[in-house]
Amino acid sequence: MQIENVWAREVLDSRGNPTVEAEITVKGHKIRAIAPSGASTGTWEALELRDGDKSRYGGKGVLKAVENVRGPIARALKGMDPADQEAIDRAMIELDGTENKSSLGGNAMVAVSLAAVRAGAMAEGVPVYEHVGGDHATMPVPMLNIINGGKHAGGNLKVQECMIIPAGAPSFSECLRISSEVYMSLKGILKDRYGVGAINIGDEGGFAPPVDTVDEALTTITDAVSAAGYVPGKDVFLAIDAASSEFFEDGVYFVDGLRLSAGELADHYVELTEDHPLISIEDPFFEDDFETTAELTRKVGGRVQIVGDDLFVTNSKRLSKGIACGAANALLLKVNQIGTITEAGEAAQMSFDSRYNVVVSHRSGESEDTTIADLSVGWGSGEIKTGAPARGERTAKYNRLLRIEEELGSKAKFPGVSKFRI
Ligand code: 2PG
Ligand code: MG
Repeated sequence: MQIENVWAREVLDSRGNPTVEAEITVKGHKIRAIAPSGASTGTWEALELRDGDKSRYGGKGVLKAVENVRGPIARALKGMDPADQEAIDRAMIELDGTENKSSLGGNAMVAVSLAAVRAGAMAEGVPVYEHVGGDHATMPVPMLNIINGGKHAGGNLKVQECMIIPAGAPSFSECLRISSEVYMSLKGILKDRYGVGAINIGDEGGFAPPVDTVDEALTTITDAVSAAGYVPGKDVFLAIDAASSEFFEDGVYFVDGLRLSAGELADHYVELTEDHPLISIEDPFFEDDFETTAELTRKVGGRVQIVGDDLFVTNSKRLSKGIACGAANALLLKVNQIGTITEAGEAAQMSFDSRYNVVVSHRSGESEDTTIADLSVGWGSGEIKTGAPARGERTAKYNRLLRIEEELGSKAKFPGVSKFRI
């Protein structure tokens, strides 16, 4: 089997910004994938190539990246075996030749890498999760972002994501049902307490109410969990993504109406874990602060998952630095942060080898593409974060997981609470 053609076009993401769709032709079938795009991006991520031509999309066009797929990438990949993901990714990495994918563009490369894994699966006649993982298939526990703050919403809440983890449920599909019920319960509570404007939503489908602190957000979510008939801390747990680089300025964290040093912020997090069933904290400190992240991990890592997103940017070099000093105990895995599935897979493997958890993740700018759902199952990450149980670009992934669970039937493994340190 051979790659017959590689093509690309500019399409829109869930925020309405242009992004790259890649299309790989195998046996006359056109297989597509779309590059996602972040808002709170890490400094060390693969470069997202944008045209900068203000006359189109305010400079955000991706025609250069599209041309890189149609030209050099297509020439390099035509004739290759679509099932050999590593060879395809390595060919692009070599062609690009830069540390941060700035020559071809991380957005061009990730769209092709994702399309290739889909084409490879099609060529082998198996689902994508089986193509990447053989028979390791494990359904992930979802982390659902139901209150949006930070760069993903327009309110005062500085912490970017307040999530529920319905890990007490016996299966993925039950997690999703519970999450939808809690989401609706939260909607009612927000409307009652803050008025109808509070149910407007942010980039990832969660509500963007006028709450000022993460404590207030988590309390409201806990009330919603109870009102929906579930037990906080038994059926449903909480998680946050602080995305703290976004509220860090000249050595100070401006969050929850406070002005905190790194040490004081660490104490603030510890308090939150004592007051709420909070079992996972992502990017608690500025993206280059491995030391305080390690300190917090030493303090609460025995009972709380500490996730590195902007800290690691799915990059094995940064991850190995974190592992060496004990910073965090989980990797947030975003294929577009590093640019290819092969490199993201290496970071996942390094995490597993060091007993770090792996959370496969969407971006705040998403699309109808569902490839990450298959990657989370195939790689057996055990966790996925892909927004609220609402909005098409988010439910596309959750609905794909429902189909996979049905397909796996009794073979569907599900880790539930065992994935967490509780
Ligand atoms: C994050 C992500 C996804 P963004 O910080 O974890 O939720 O946001 O894609 O904006 O970086
Ligand atoms: Mg994050």
